[in-house]
Amino acid sequence: MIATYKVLGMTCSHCVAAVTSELMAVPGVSNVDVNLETGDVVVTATRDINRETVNSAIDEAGYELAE
Ligand SMILES: [Cu+2]
Repeated sequence: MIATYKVLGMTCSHCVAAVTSELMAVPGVSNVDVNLETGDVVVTATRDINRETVNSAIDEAGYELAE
């Protein structure tokens, strides 16, 4: 699956790295592409990843999923 999420609070490449590494740690996630300017995070995975899982990974990194 491939899904795009909007993440709030990312301001620099360090934020991007933190979000990327938390999401990459989710089993099944094969790629994470973050657009710092828009806050769009594209998650590619070999299985279905639900929003709750993405939300807790983002939260773990210290950021927030937009509505
Ligand atoms: Cu930052």
